[in-house]
Amino acid sequence: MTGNLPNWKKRLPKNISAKEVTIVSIVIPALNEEDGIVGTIKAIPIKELRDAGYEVEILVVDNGSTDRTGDLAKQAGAQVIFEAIPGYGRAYKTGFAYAKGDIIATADADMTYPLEYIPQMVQYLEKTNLDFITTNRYAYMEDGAMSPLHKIGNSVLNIATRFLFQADLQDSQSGMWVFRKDILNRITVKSNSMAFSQELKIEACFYAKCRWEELPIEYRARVGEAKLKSWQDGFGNLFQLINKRISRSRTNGNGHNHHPLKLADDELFYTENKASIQWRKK
Ligand SMILES: Nc1nc2c(ncn2[C@@H]2O[C@H](COP(=O)(O)OP(=O)(O)OP(=O)(O)O)[C@@H](O)[C@H]2O)c(=O)[nH]1
Ligand SMILES: [Mg+2]
Repeated sequence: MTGNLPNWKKRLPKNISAKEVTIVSIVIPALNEEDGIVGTIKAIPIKELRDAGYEVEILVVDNGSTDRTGDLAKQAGAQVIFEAIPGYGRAYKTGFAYAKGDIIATADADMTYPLEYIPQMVQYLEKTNLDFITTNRYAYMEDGAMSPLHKIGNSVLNIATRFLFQADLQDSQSGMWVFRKDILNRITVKSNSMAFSQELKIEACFYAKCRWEELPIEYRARVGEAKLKSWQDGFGNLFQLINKRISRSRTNGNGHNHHPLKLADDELFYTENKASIQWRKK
């Protein structure tokens, strides 16, 4: 992209390179995304990341897609992890548990998010000493990228998030984040559903008091069918916000005494390892 450079990109020093090899894990949840998965993976500037001194790992977390998502992801160079328990949040928990990287970057598998920004975002995280970057899709949103109904629903969720958690977020529902993996030890994200996105931000920004910033990005029209269920997920997210505010205040609202984000010991998940599918216990 040229011309309309978001300000945070202009603030970056030129020719930065990482001092030691840092692994960047790019985690992408995908459910029946055969139209978007290849374009999404190909948009990752692997060479640019390597030239800057980073190692790159691409993890696609699939929940039993019935189309060719898994095969196409593998052909495009990603490692595919299969998670038996459905849900956007659950897929991310599994992906994060597998991620080798010190830094994790995320995006949907539908070509809506600008994965080409990942190298600059990673460098921005490091150079400005942040823990967590989230993104604001409203900054450069393409026409038709978000339906009027979703705009209204998201505004309600944004207002509720700001009101309940005093978190100065413009976009509580954005699915593109870049963060240090170690923050997962300081936060408690319970949701397995679409509410994972807002819960992660609330935990990182409000409860764990991470050093965070919300960066403006482009947001494009989706390819393939949406998995978000407008009413169910919209109200589900709203109730989760209220519930979280109440239950978190009752237990450990002072931000201490967190349980690391990890799968419970008795929860099994499986991964496809070359030809064989292996069940593993975390
Ligand atoms: N593995 C897995 N991925 C999921 C699941 N539900 C959604 N996803 C993926 O999570 C990402 C977000 O879902 P979307 O349907 O794009 O939701 P959204 O971005 O809020 O809605 P759109 O604006 O319509 O794209 C996509 O890459 C989906 O394929 C799930 O149950 N399992
Ligand atoms: Mg999407």
